[in-house]
Amino acid sequence: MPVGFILDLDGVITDTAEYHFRAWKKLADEEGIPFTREDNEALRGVSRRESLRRLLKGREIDEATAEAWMERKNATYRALLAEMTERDLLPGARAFLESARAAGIKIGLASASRNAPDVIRSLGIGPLFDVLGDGYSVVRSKPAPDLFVWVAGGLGLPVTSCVVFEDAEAGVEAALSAGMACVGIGPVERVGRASLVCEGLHAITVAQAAALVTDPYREAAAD
Ligand code: B16
Ligand code: MG
Repeated sequence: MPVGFILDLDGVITDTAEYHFRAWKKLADEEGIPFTREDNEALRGVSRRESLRRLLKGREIDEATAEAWMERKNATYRALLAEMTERDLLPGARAFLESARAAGIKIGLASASRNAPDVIRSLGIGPLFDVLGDGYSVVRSKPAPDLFVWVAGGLGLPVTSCVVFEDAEAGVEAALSAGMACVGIGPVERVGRASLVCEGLHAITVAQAAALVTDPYREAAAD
C-alpha cells in the first residue's frame, strides 16, 4: 500500500522558531509592545498574520500598519535566514527523509511559512521532497486541515495513507481534522493528541511511523 509522509518544517526539520522570535521581538521592542519567549510559544506553527494578532494581545492597529509591521518582521527574519545552512537541520532529519525515500514512501512538506521553499533550499534537502506546501498554498492555515489535504492531493494519495509530523498544537489539530495519522514532536502537554509522540525525527523509525497507516491491528484497536 503506498504511504506518504507529510512533514511540517519549523520544529520538525529545522528550528526557525528562534529566528521568528528574534524578528518579532525586534518589532515589539521598537513599537513598545511587551513580548517574551513565553509569549512566543503561542506563535508556534500559526501564520504570520495570526502571529501578529497574538503578539498584539487585543491592541488595535489599522490594516496598513499591520501590513507594514508584518513586512518589517519578515525583513528581519529573512536577514537571519541568510545565515542558514545544512548544519541547521535538526538531529536525524536528513537520515529519516533518506530512509523514507529508500522505502518508497512519498514525501511532502506542509509548512505555514511563506519562506519555506527558501529554507528548504538553504538546508539542501529540496530533492528529497515530492511536493512543497507553504504559506501560499491554501487560504485557511492550520488548524484548518486544508494544507495537509492539499499536499496529499499533490502526492496523489488518499488522506488515510498519509502520516503527518508536527510540533505545534494547531498542526496536530489540522492533521487530525484532515483524517490523517499524526506523529507529534515535543512535549505531551503540546502534542499529546497525536497518534504517537516522540522527541524528534532521530527518535522514531520510518517503519514505526508507516505502521500508523499500514498496521490493520492499530485501526481495529481504534474502532
Ligand atoms: P512566515 P511551520 C511556521 O512554520 C512557524 O512555526 C510560525 O512561527 C510562523 O509564523 C509561520 O510558519 C509563518 O511563517 O512568516 O515565514 O510565513 O511550523 O508551519 O513550518
Ligand atoms: Mg512547526
